[in-house]
Amino acid sequence: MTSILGLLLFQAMASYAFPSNLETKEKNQQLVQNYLEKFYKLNSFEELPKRKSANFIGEKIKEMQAFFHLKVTGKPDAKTLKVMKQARCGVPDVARFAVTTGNPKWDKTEITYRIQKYTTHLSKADVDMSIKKAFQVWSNVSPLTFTRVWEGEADIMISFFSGDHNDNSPFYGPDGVLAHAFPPGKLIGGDIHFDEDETWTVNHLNYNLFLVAAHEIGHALGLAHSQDIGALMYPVYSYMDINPFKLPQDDINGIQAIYGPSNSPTHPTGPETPRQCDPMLKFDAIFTLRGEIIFFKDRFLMRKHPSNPEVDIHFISTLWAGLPSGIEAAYENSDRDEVFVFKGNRYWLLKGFDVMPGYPKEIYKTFGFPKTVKRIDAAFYDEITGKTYFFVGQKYWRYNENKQSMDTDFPKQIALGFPGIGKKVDAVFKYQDSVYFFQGTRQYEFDFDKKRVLTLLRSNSWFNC
Ligand code: E1S
Ligand code: ZN
Ligand code: ZN
Repeated sequence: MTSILGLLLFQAMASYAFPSNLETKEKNQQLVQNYLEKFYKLNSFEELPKRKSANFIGEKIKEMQAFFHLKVTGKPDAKTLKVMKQARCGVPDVARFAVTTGNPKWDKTEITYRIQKYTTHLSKADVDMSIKKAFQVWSNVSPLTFTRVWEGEADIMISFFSGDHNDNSPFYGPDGVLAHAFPPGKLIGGDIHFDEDETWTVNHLNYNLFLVAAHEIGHALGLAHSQDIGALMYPVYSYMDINPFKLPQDDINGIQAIYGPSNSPTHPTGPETPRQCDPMLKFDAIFTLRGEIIFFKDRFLMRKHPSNPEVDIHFISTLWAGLPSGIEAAYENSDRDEVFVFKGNRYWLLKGFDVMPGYPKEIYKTFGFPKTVKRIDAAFYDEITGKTYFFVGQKYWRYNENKQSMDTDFPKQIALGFPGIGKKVDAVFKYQDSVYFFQGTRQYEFDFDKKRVLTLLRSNSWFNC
């Protein structure tokens, strides 16, 4: 154990009256050390600069406590040790917020802001509204309140500047740096500067002022960048739904780790980024793509190559611009190198990472579904027979890809064609000689020739957990 870390950890433990026996204390110290190293990058190179903070271990413990919804004490108390002792999947909690080094925070909950200098790209009303909504994102989930003032020195002074603006952090024209914010503190502390050379918008076009403002306000409140790709505090700009905007859970965990929970009686929660080793993981749609397996879930996809133990996570919209979130079914026709993805009564055709023009189209004409079919739960293609199976509720349909028509005598009961599967399925794909059916957190490996279930697995069995 690095001596400095050992010492810091010992201090963190010693300041807490648990446990009394020295041997247990040493064991627990090792447990906390190992746990934080493994899951919270305690010793990692990139975190080195932060270690000069005397209570670095305490901060790491706080992160872990916030993540597990424990009381955030920064001390290895009994409940914290209990969670650390639980068997864990060997993958770090990638859903990870971070607080600014040195833990600067506002030592009051009533915070003021002032819009000092406007942009020429938007009306004042659009700027006012975007900024107001961005503050609401954080006041909704914390004890903080934000009051606008029109004169004098506010805690958070907001301006649009171009190029050098005398704070040693010049902007460099369009793209790159969009904005910056100073951590909580006096004078320039808490202030937010937007790059006047960006085109600011109130829609999906680059760059949405509300989203960038909400991110910068996070910094102005003491949050640093998160490693959670789905978080607002992720370092890279992406567009996400703003009508309504739902603050991701990782950001809620972050702000509450600093300021505590909101005073509102309803405990607001937010969307969570799927974690590959979450035993409760469920999927919307799964398909193969040129030898890889793609798992769709909300606005995310997880990508697994059978020969590579790593699982990549991306936004669906990053790989296929124009595809919506919440895809319900998908299949690959490997003979034609085509992928069909379905949501509601519409579908898109993909070729590799291109969405073909002219889509989405309705499922009725192409596939011959009756209008009573409003959505498809799951689909797979069998390259041996050239047939695609569609699952809708308790029934399934069979489509002849060569004749481009639905086979007669369908739909049939899933329970008859696929004994052991019976119920509605979330997702399905064919891989080698088996068909894998997903229902909630369960997965059934089904032998397509023998028409029987071979094994019952967890839904995330493909992810080496
Ligand atoms: C992007 N980053 C930006 O301008 C550093 N490139 C200052 C900073 O050096 O605030 O990070 C740079 C700012 C930004 C990043 C992410 C704005 C979003 C995350 C998730 S939007 C839905 C969203 C985001 C917005 C400076
Ligand atoms: Zn600046
Ligand atoms: Zn940032």
